[in-house]
Amino acid sequence: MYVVATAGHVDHGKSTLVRALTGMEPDRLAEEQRRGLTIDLGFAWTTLPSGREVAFVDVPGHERFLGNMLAGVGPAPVVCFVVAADQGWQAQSSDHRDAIVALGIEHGLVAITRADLASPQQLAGTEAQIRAQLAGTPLEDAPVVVVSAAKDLDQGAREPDRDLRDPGVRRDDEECRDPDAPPTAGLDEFIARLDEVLATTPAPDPDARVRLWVDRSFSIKGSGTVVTGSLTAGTLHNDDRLELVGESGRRPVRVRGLHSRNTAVPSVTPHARAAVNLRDLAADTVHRGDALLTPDSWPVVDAVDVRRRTGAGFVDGPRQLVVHVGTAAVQARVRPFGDDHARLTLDHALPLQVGDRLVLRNPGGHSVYAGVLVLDVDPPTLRRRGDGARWAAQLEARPATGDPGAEVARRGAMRPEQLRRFGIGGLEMPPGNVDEMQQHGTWWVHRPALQEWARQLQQAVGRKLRDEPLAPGLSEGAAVDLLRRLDLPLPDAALLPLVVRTAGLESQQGALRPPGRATDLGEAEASVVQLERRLREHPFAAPEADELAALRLGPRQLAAAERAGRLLRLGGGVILLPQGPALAMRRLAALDQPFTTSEARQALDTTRRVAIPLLELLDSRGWTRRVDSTRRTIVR
Ligand SMILES: Nc1nc2c(ncn2[C@@H]2O[C@H](COP(=O)(O)OP(=O)(O)O)[C@@H](O)[C@H]2O)c(=O)[nH]1
Ligand SMILES: [Mg+2]
Repeated sequence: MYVVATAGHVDHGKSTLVRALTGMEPDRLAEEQRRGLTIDLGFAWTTLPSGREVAFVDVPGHERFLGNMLAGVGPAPVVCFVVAADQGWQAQSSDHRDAIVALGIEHGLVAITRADLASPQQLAGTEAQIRAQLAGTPLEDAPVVVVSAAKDLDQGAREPDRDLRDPGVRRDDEECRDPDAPPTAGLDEFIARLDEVLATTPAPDPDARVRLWVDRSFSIKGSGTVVTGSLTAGTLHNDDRLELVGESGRRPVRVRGLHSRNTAVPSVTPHARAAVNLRDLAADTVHRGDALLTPDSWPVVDAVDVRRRTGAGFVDGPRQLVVHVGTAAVQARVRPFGDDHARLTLDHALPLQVGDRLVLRNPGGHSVYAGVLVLDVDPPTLRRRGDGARWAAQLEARPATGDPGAEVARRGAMRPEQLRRFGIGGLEMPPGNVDEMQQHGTWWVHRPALQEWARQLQQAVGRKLRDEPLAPGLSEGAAVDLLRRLDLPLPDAALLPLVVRTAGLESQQGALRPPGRATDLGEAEASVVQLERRLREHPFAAPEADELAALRLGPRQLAAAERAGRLLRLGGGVILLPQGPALAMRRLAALDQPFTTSEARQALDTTRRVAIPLLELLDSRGWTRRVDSTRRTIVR
């Protein structure tokens, strides 16, 4: 299916054309039918003789409803631009053209309508105007078809007094008309041209992530809430879990049923009009401008940096504008970076990607202010003097499709999936950046950033060990905190091992330190030497608490001595030499096996305070084994 939006000045025959093509009534509101005026979007569809299915989104032409018009055209890939032959190019013809250009819609055709109401001169004039007004736009070479689409020409302005005429007198202008011919002309030609345009429209990607901009929300008795929209990419399935993002925040939702062309379907592929029945959701919590998304696959952002493509510049422009994208219309604050670039801070967050086209409108105005392209969906906060100017220069240099290398460099490291979420790049390392990039697991890392993190980490570890020589090193937690606080913060703790390696540090039990560094015991050195000497003479006469206190060996000093491989700490504050357990094994091996704790104590010439934790250590090392509740044997 293809989705085609109408565009053009009010009363130029858009709805009439849709009606003639589809046999359906696009003006669905009672007020619209009473006033003969399209106020809101209308929907109608048909199957072309070629078999192509077309859904029309019929938009209002009146200037007061430009917002509704933009919601209709915003998500449409193809446009049918309508100008009345008898009225020629008018104000909203220009506005709608500007909107189409701003949105970057490249496919479409032009219908010159109400041809039966125009003289040949008027018709030629209108056609010339159209050519002139569309020159330089993507619709410049669009086919132009002349049509008369009113079903009942009697209602037209052409023959208001027909009933008053003498039926016996034939008038000249009726001479060549077959009274039974359908009161329309050019429709077959229009359909043929439309078919050609659709044939050249690029095929949408059914595997893409879904972003369905909601244009209507209503509730159906027994089914609950239904939202509709034009699906331009991705596939919707029954039972899908999606995310609803909009004015009232973000929430997970579940698809209960799908309709396309008023028929229940198990899935909807693009392009299509889709009606989505959502589970457990009140209809008044969903609005036009909300979007149904593939969960966790879109950046939902309230600030974007943009580049102007059409319309007026930013510097002398308003500081408050309405941003139109998809079916959404959101107020935004404008911070210009020169005439061509600006930051838009949105009143509420929207799912946006690099490359999205936005239409900017003056809050009070009825015309398009400018059309912009989203360049950055994760712009940095600019705090310091000069930040703005530097950033402006970066934006100016940025290609419209985004620059994966620059994105990675700015953040130091990124995952390709993150870039894809932004709407930039594929899986490949961007060429030209290869030298500066290094792959680490699923990350791309910018080498200069990595070097800087490593340098900062080395310094922090150095500081830590200078301030606290007995410390095991800088804890990994403290390292991550430090690296996250830098001007270019480490984006993820998962990158710490890479930084540690690059810094030439090693990690031992969560502490970072230079490898093979002998622990400097500082003031504790002399006491440890004294203790070592004593333990070499009486290996199992572990020092008592008061002796350790006299030597000023507290838990920190003892832990440092243990890390340095000088002492061994057992449970219960028992201190031995590191070779104590091996020495004990030699003596225990000389005993009759199995042996009791008391026999072991005597053989080691020590107390129960020492013997029990020592035997437990030997058990845990698998060097001895309990045979019953009182006896052990050595394991050979
Ligand atoms: N005679 C004639 N009248 C037309 C034709 N197309 C539209 N009209 C009339 O023009 C008026 C505006 O048409 P409408 O479709 O509502 O215009 P829209 O505002 O662009 O949707 C209506 O009175 C239509 O009947 C046409 O081809 N011939
Ligand atoms: Mg209309």
